[in-house]
Amino acid sequence: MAPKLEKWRELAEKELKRSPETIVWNTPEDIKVKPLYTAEDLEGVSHLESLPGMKPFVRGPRATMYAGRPWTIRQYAGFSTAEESNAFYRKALAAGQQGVSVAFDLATHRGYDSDHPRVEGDVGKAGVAIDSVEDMKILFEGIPLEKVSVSMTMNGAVIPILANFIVAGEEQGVPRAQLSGTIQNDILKEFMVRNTYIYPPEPSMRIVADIIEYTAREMPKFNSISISGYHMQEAGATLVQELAFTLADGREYVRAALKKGLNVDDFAGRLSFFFAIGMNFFMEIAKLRAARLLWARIMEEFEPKKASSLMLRTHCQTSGVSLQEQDPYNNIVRTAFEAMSAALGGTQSLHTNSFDEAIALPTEFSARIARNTQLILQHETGVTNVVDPLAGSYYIESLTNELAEKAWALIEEMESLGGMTQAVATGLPKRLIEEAAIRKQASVDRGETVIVGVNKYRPETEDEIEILQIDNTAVRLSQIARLEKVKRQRDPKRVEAALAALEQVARTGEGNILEAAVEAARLRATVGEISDAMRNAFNENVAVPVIVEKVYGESYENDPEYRTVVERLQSFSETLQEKPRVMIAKLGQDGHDRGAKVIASAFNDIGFEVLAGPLFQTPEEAADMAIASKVHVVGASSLAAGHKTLVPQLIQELKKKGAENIIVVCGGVIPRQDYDYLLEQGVAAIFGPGSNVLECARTVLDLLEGRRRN
Ligand code: SCD
Repeated sequence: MAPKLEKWRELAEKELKRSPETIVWNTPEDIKVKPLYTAEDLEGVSHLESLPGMKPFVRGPRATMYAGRPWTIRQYAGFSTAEESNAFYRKALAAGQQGVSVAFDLATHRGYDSDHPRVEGDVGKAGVAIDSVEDMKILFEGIPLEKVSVSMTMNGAVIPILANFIVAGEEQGVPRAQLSGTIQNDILKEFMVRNTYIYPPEPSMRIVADIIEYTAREMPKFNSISISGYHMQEAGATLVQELAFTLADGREYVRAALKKGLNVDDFAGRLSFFFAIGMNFFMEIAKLRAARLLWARIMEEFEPKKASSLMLRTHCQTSGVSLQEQDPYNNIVRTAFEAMSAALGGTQSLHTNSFDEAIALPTEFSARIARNTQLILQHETGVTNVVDPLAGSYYIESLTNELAEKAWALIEEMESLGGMTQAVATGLPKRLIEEAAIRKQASVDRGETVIVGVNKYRPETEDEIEILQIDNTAVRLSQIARLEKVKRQRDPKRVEAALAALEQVARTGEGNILEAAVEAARLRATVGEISDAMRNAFNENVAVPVIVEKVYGESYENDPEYRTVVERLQSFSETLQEKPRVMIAKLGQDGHDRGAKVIASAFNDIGFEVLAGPLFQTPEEAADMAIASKVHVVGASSLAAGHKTLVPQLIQELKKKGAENIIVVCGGVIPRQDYDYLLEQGVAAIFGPGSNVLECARTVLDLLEGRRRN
């Protein structure tokens, strides 16, 4: 006879000397993870009998999964010029990488050519600079586009980039019908978290739909979209939020395409997804399984005829935020566990992060280890031999079910707001993610969430690691030279006419925007010009930053250390006769604002008066705002490698305007190698990744008190 659960409870209680209920782990998703799962937990769970390759696809979109074909090793990379990125891709493909994935620089993301004055600090930094078809052709030189599938992470300037890619293929002798790959083209999550949008939500949704329409008609092997939760988790979302908002976004894109008059079966099979894989090992596996289950449920509503229209196929990337600056080789271990989790969850394609990515762009050495992590997984661990090997595990199946239920409730909540476009407009999903991010930070700061080498087991000394530095000025100058050449050699009248035609299509809503942009790109209209033609028709999106209040403070309720800082600040404010004002500035085209938002919220709760600067400020604009608002401190947040150009410029601007008394500190992804340079330029303190926010507040207070004494 099977042993009784009651008996186990008795034994457990004896071992623990307390009730087993006391060791239940309440996850950020509000899932209560128990120490033991049994068949009892699976009663009434309906997906258990399903098989891979069949609806609802919980066990995987293909019948044989990796036993038939392993996932694609697709490392996301790009930096500096098209020549350098091309050389990097070719080497990576020769060393075992199976698909290309292009990272563009932020200037390109936001639809600016490299000669635009707003992007001086961004060109070639966190990705490759692409201004025209000429750059795109160089990027793929010697890479056969009829064979190698190419993923392009582009959302804001998605029209000119995809148009350039199509023309580059054409000129390489590969017709667009043969091009395979994926364009990210997921604008809703940009409004929620990643912020590389250009136009307001409505025309942005039209762009998405036009791309789905064009690719469905002209590019049968191309995935028209990569509906992404990755950036939500990076911004602090719980796994339930990531799951729910991503799938709700997907539903919205399907509706937008249907509104264009498309047949669901003509495009649904080419919708793809993208999730983050963090350190919650089992929950991430369950998340991918739940995602497939729920997507099939959502797609049933649209009554497709083909089973492949219900199938969720996804790319995954190991978590960037789980990487730490301290004790960085630990990141190799973290990434390996996350990669294993992605494989057990059944991803179709995977990027593994390099261990130095919390600090800088990957070097050749770190990129090799990241790639090899996947090769070892595929060739040495046996993980590819069996389809969905954890199916039937009480814990995994129970988690799959619980995540699905919780995510479904949140999807329905978004639906009740009128769908995801409406929900995004209310700001609710963004706020929920920000609140989750702040809670997570507070939990790390308080040591409740352990990060080895950061808030526990921190080594006494740390070796500096070699990092990749990009000479941003040299890249900019070479891009400007090529832009000038392109403009000299083209037919200006024809370019002008093509841009006018594009603007007309955008303005009237008649015709396909991508189709018009392909014409313009063929004639060598640049990324900036094509984006401007659309700016004329659509205007730009302007977001107003909102500071979430009380969440950080509440996490610290009754904490004596926290109270000490709050009281110290109160007494300083009394001497100052006002609260010290801190402006959190985001300079350049870097839209990664999780850190900035968390700091703004925490500082506000601690008692500073916090001013959140808008995204995409130039150093001059930030200086003007700081002076006009009479702030005492500017905290510049940088995650996209622009700090060495932009922060010194900010200090110069403040000096030029007689405001050298304003203290400048900076934080984000800043390599230690750059600290001396920044300090010499006048930065008063630097807060790298893994900084404890309460510590940061203390340091800022020290600086303010010091400044007042002198
Ligand atoms: C697969 N195939 C099989 C099979 N498994 N055939 C037989 N037996 C099996 N077991 C077939 C497929 O049907 C397909 O053919 C082909 O093999 C390729 O398989 P796939 O599963 O489609 O794999 P892939 O081509 O790699 O496509 C994977 C996705 C795609 C569908 C997920 O959208 C993709 O590559 N996405 C990558 C996105 C990306 O790289 N994003 C980076 C984001 P057919 O096609 O003929 O059916 C980076 C980012 O944003 C970073 C953060 C930031 O910048 O902020």
